[in-house]
Amino acid sequence: MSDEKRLKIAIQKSGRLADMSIQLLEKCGISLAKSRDQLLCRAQNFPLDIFLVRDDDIPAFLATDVCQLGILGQNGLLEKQALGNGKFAGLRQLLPLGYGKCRLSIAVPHDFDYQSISSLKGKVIATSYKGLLAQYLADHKIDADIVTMQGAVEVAPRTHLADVICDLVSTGSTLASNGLVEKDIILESQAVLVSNQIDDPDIAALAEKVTSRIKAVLRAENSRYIMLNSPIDSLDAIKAVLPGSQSPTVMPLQGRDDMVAVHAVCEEGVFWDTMEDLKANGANSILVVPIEKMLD
Ligand code: PRT
Ligand code: ZN
Repeated sequence: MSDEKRLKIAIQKSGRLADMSIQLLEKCGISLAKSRDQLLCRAQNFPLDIFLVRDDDIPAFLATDVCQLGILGQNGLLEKQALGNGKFAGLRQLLPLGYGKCRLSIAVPHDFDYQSISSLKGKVIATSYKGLLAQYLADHKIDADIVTMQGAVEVAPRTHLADVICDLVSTGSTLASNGLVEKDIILESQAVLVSNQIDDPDIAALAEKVTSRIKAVLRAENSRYIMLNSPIDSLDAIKAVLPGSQSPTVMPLQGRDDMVAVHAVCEEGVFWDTMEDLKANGANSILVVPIEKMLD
């Protein structure tokens, strides 16, 4: 048996973050052993073990050093930190990952007269996020009752369990179909890479390697390689329109002394509007392609 040191990461086994989290590791060149039914999955080509668990358990896996990295929603981490009496205080958010986006919001029935947060005084609020809600109410000096529910929070006003709710919202369709209106946003959330305090330098180096690969993947995903031909006279205008690009490469075009080829990495989305602006500034043969990998 090998005594090689292995980094351990906890990700959601099934649910909204599960597939994207596995895909992210795969994009980092980490290939996972077949079965996703088990708790533990060993990476084949990287000293990494993947724990497939419920998202709610990930902070505890980190706090007890069963795992050193984890991927979960900010909402889940911050809720544990709000409730955890310091137990989760040492966990650090390393990187937002750009998926699992949602917000934790106060929502009220259509006929509820909501003027401001003060309208919640003396009301009953149903939520699965007691810690974050209690903090928010305390910050705004609002005295209200909190009813904790594990699921189906959106039915609480209809069943007279509560006056209003505080729940996660992404598209808003759950609220709409339950006759509720979103009012205050308590937290904007997305999936994040979290770590504990890693003492072992070898494990810390592995965590750093995974983190920098994830950063590179996210950067490449958000970037595009753009190629176009530009009149020499409008080169400055064209460069100004290229979104988030550092110094573009400018090359001569064979047989043309009035035009050059411009190649650039744009670290922002390149939308139709941008392409139309480029064209309006004299560019032609505009080509935008995705970037697979990027390392400085
Ligand atoms: O089994 P396990 O405990 O691991 O999973 P879970 O059922 O607790 O969590 P899961 O998979 O539902 O969500 C995991 C994480 O995804 C959450 O902690 C959030 O960080 C993130 N996320 C993103 C969401 C949503 N969007 C979301 N819309 N989590 C839940 N919802 C629910 C919300 O609670 C409400 O019931 O979806 C409904 C609202 O959705 P819309 O689109 O109708 O607004
Ligand atoms: Zn959960």
